[in-house]
Amino acid sequence: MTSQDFAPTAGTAARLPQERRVVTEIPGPRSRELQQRRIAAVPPGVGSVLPVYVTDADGGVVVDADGNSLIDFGSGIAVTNVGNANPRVAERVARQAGRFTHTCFMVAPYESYVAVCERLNRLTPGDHEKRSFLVNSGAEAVENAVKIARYATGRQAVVVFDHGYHGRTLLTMTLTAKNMPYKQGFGPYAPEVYRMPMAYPYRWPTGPANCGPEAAAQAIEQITKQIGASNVAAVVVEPIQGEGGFVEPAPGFLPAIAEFCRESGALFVADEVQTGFARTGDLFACEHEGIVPDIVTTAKGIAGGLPLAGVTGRAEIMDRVHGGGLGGTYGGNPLACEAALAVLEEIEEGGLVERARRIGEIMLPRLRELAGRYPAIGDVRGRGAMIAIELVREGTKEPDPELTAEIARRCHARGLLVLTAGTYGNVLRFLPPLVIPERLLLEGLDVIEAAFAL
Ligand code: PLZ
Repeated sequence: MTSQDFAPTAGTAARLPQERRVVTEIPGPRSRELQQRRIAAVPPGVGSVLPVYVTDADGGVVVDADGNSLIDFGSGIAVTNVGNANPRVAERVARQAGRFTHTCFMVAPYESYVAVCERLNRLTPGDHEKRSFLVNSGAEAVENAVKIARYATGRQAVVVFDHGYHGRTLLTMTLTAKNMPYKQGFGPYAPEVYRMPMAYPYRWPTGPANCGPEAAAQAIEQITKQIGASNVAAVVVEPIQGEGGFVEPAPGFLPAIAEFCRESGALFVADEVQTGFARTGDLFACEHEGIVPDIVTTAKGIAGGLPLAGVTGRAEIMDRVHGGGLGGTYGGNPLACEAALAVLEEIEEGGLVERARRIGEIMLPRLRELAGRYPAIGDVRGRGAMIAIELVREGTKEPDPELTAEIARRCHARGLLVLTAGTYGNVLRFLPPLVIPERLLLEGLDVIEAAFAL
């Protein structure tokens, strides 16, 4: 290891060689065989970005059934922030699995659940008194946040934004903006959901400088005129939009929306499912503009890949719901709670917030330089280790989803796992594990550059 490398747990070396190694076509013969079995067993509604079948993963690499070692710029969609199979996570989960795997917290509780909630209460933005409870997925967390907001306010309307993504359950699919593939044919949708304009700097008609205040003013006017401020239970927003294409709201937008919520008695719900746990170079993305949400939803990065999600909110809001009104069989499963405790230690001891910032400092200038040479790159954006480029037809802002898919394919073929995103399918997004060795991060950027040069 060089001094630029990062060990997932202080003092441990990576278990797998941290290298890009392409030994077959991607996907290779073994993966293609498995894909045939899958097609006969799994409905096509469940997709896979890249059907290489994974046999091992560690640090910044994913190894497939054909022996290819891919650089991971996806982290399982912002989940394995501390690295895949992080040794501390693996060890704590294994130890717990040898003791008890489940009691159901609603039947007979255990300490690790409480410890995770204590940490969420301490670490999420704001130093007010908080309560947390645990569920299984991001969608379940958002859905519960809305239930609690409606209960606490006695109001029904929920405000969301263009390009937003909040999940695939009936309510959260309704909150999600994009029709294909998330909503098409799955209606009718849940009632009392209202969508407002988003401060999307690159696409704001009067330019990025005006975007924050103008978008906030438009959203607030529409809320006031169309719904009535006093009917709004919650405004649900991602502090950087994930599936929507890493849209970083223009400065001033989130503070203005939060202020509107304070004045009107609506609850500000920050969906930090994709942005949380050091991903953006802050522990939570809301910290960037000093936003203190009433409720925060977390998932993904919280437990290194074990299914866990959290709902954290002001004590006076959370404590309103009657006894037994919240829960679920697996919520806060003991294996997932142990994983979360390990993840939080890794973030702190490994300096992963700073590490995410450093990743952004390396990626952004390289990609901006690339954008200078390739006019198809219309925008370079993001914070920390949540970085994206938006691809357009030359000389216009017209989205180019075909080129985006082609660049992603070229990266995949060369052993770099990248993801796409965006309402128009024209965003390449990069979410490396925060523990990726710097050398591998640079090599990944070389692969992206080569994909454009072809
Ligand atoms: N809120 C902000 O990013 C999940 C979705 C992948 P779940 N994003 C990845 C897919 O195509 O299903 C997400 C998110 C934000 C909520 C969710 C939902 O989290 O754990 O997937 O339910």
